[in-house]
Formats: sequence, C-alpha cells, structure tokens
Amino acid sequence: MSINILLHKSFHYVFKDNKDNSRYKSLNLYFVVIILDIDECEDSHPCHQLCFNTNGSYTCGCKSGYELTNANDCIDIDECQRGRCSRCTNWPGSFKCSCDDGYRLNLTALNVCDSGYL
Ligand SMILES: [Ca+2]
Repeated sequence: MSINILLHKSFHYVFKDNKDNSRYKSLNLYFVVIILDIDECEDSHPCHQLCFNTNGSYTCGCKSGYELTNANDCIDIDECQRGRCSRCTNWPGSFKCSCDDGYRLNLTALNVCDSGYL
C-alpha cells in the first residue's frame, strides 16, 4: 500500500485586528488530501504479463509482440495474418520473414526479398 499526500493551499485570509483596527492579520488555510492506494501490481498481480499501478486502480499491458484480448490477458499477435511479409513464420511474441532460394531478405526493409543471390 502506498500513501500519497497532496498539499493544497486553498484560502488566504486578511482581516483587521479586533483590538487595533490599524493592524491586519493574515491566515493561510491549507487542505491536506491523503490518498491510500493499494498497489495491485506489487506481488502477484491479476495481469497476464505487465501491470501498471494507478491511483485507486491498475491497468494491464502486454510485452512487445502481444496484445490484450480483455482487461487482463495477452495473446500473441499473428503478424503473418496481418501481411507483414509474403513468406512468414509466426513465433510467440515475434515473427520471421524468409525468402525463396535465390533471394535474400533486404536488411533495411526486413520484409522484402531482393533477387540475385544464387
Ligand atoms: Ca507473433
């Protein structure tokens, strides 16, 4: 559990002294807001992969190559189904493009095969 203390200055009063009307007194009134937060991500969290604590709640996230299927669970992104390259092999959290014989993967584009490599 974490405790966040937020200090807010709310009011500044200036008033005359009751006994001496030529004197002024001032008063600063502060409000203190204390927020108690349970860190749901601290130990065993409800998220499948990544957990991000927020004030009063949490959100789940996924590692690179995965996406949320609901509020907590991640599944592999099938990059091959999304047309990342024509000859594609899907891997958990990743994918690999490859080329036919005589072609080589372009090292800049990484999803294009260049010809002329026999
Ligand atoms: Ca994948």
